[in-house]
Amino acid sequence: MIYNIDFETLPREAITAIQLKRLKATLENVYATVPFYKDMFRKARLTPHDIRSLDDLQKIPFTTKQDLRDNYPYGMFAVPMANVVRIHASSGTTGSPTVVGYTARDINTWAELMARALSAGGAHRGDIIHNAYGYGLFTGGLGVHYGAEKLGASVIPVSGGNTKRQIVIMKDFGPTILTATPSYSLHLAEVAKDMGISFKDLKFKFGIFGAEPWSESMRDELEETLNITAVDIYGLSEVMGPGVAIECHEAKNGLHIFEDHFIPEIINPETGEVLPYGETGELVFTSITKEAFPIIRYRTRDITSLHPEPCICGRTHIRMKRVSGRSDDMLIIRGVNVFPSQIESVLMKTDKIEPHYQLVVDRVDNLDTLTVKVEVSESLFSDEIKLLQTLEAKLSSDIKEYLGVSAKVKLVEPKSIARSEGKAVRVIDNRKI
Ligand code: DLL
Repeated sequence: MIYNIDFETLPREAITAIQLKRLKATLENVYATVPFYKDMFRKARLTPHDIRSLDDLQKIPFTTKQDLRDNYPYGMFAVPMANVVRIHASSGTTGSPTVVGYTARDINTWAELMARALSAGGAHRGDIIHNAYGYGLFTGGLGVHYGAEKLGASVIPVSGGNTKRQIVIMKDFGPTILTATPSYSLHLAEVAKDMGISFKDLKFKFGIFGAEPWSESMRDELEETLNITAVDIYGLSEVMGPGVAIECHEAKNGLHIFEDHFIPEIINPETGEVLPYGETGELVFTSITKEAFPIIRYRTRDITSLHPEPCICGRTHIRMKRVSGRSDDMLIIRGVNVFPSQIESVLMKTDKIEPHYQLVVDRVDNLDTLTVKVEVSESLFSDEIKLLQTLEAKLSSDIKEYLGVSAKVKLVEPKSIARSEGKAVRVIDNRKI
């Protein structure tokens, strides 16, 4: 079901016209209210009036995570605190977190976009949504929550953690939609199995998974294990939170970006040059309706491509490909670039192993080494050591063949890799210590 048929199916010319009008208003606003942006325009010898077409957007410099850190905590806000009704922050593994704010209208917009997203992902009024995204400063929990209520679904605000209790709730309350990170969803399935509960006996129909990179093979695994249709949802705190883009369950082929609220671009991360549709690079966003925390040409570090072709679901908004990783998560192992999600794809082609893995990078005698730790099934682990060694050698040669990188594969005991309740930790890079 298309939640907002008027805006989600607009012809291209109408989308462009709305974008330009809203962009101009946003630029004038940030120029007048946020010293950082005024400065940025001045340094580029521009004023908002110089931006007359969408192509002119390219004249404006980028905003980076470092800029947000430099203005920590409230320096990028475009309204007085008296108008800010909510604050979120992204955890950030290094440095200070990024703080974002919302006015009452921003919260409404976000709820509308999340209602659209849930709807695209298969949810309806009357569905029961088991929302296992974390509630708190992280935008996942509350973002989904408000959207679910707006849609008219019943939301169970269970948050992350307390996994056994979650399984009991799933059994007793009969939720039909699961919203969680893909890695936590697999953990839920594992704990359910230990408790003697099969997802096949639960009522779930759709799973709406995001907040971390995952692969097509992981989709197959999730659909099979949880007995659902799995769709990918994308977003980031700096731009809004979840609900910036989502796959429709009809096509499951790329995520529609809500273009009446955000303008996406793809750039070459090295040169900053804007790339044409279809080419892979770094995703950049400009928000065009936000009040408290507007963001102009923000470099997300997420790697993807944009595709304008029409979609079978009827939505006309452009699609972005599944994010393969963040440019800062990309590992360079002896000169070869590799993303954790690419390793995941290779591992998941073999059925005897479990979808729990971790990459350990080290430097030995000035040479980078990559060890892929991956769990095997209970039955295999108790098998002969010889079999395990053969499988390790096979996986290692598959990784070399598909990705061109040498990796040592180490099969480990079931459940020996730490489970996360939110975003999974896939890489341990000892070179940085
Ligand atoms: O993760 C918002 C969110 C919550 C999205 C729930 C989807 C579901 P942050 O904590 O600010 O916000 O992290 C944003 O997470 O730049 C990507 O690197 C990554 N990310 C988010 N969704 C996806 C996805 C939330 N579907 C950062 N695929 C982003 C791959 C994703 N990476």
